[in-house]
Amino acid sequence: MSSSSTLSRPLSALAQHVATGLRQTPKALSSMYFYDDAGSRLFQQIMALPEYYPTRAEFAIFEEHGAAIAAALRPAGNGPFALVELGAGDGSKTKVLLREFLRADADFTYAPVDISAGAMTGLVDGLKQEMPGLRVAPVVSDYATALRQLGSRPGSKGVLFLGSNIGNFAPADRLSFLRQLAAPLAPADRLLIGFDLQKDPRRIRAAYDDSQGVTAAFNLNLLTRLNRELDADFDLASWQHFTDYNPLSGAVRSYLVSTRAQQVRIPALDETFQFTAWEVIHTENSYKFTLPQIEELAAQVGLRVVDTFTDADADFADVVMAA
Ligand code: AVI
Repeated sequence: MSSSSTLSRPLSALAQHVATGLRQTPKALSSMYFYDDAGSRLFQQIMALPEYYPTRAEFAIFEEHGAAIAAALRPAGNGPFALVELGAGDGSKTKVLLREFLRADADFTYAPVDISAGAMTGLVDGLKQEMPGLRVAPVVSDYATALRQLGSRPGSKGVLFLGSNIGNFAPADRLSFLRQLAAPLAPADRLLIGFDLQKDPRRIRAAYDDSQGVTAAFNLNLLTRLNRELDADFDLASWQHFTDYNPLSGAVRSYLVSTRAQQVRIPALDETFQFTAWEVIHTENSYKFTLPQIEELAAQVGLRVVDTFTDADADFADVVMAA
């Protein structure tokens, strides 16, 4: 093994992340890297799976309470504002809100932010066709860059962070992310966060281990990405998707499991990694919340809950917060 400083080219963010993640015990990679174009497409398929209830539940909330959510989200004062959406994806739920704002003749610009250029192109093209009057200012970036830009964005804003993306942060990262999100909010601004709620543990587990194997393909695609972008030689036939829900912590944890002792060469790092049989790489957290936990979380980052919207089965909550 040679250290990264002996490599001639500077390491990409992905390469640096993989070097750190696979050198540690237990090995871990961030779910942030799931979303290359293939991963984003697989996630679209996940959202349509019978077992994956969060998307349908949040959609039902928007369909039922769209006008009330738009009213709660519109920055106080009813002047012009930017509607910034972190992790916009295909924007299908947001379109319900956009239509409500257009119907209410609101003076706003929709600023979707997503890490996937492919997902963003699809979203913007679709919006141009479906809502020709809509002003759209798309941003392709990760959350860190988006948060910095949010801080320097002038004027009133409504910020959307939907789809239980908040659940993908480990607790300490969740707090620091929310603090950064809360910091640039003026008292008139509003923040809407989608939280997946705690429920029958079996339903939650099934949502992350679907019968068609789409979630498995989504997780394994991370290795395909490392093979393509870092020239790694992961043998996909020797890895399995495994997931597990702990109702005490509220965490779904997903792993890639090495089904045999093996070594993986990553030329971009000039390094070979050893895996014992059944060793895992932790790849994702998907936390589930209770309504009291959400109140407490808001208070911890200096926000207050203004309104809470849930679906009829209380599977999911969309919570409007303000500074
Ligand atoms: C994007 N995020 C909220 C999804 C979730 O539910 O944690 C990603 C996902 N991973 C597996 N299935 C869906």
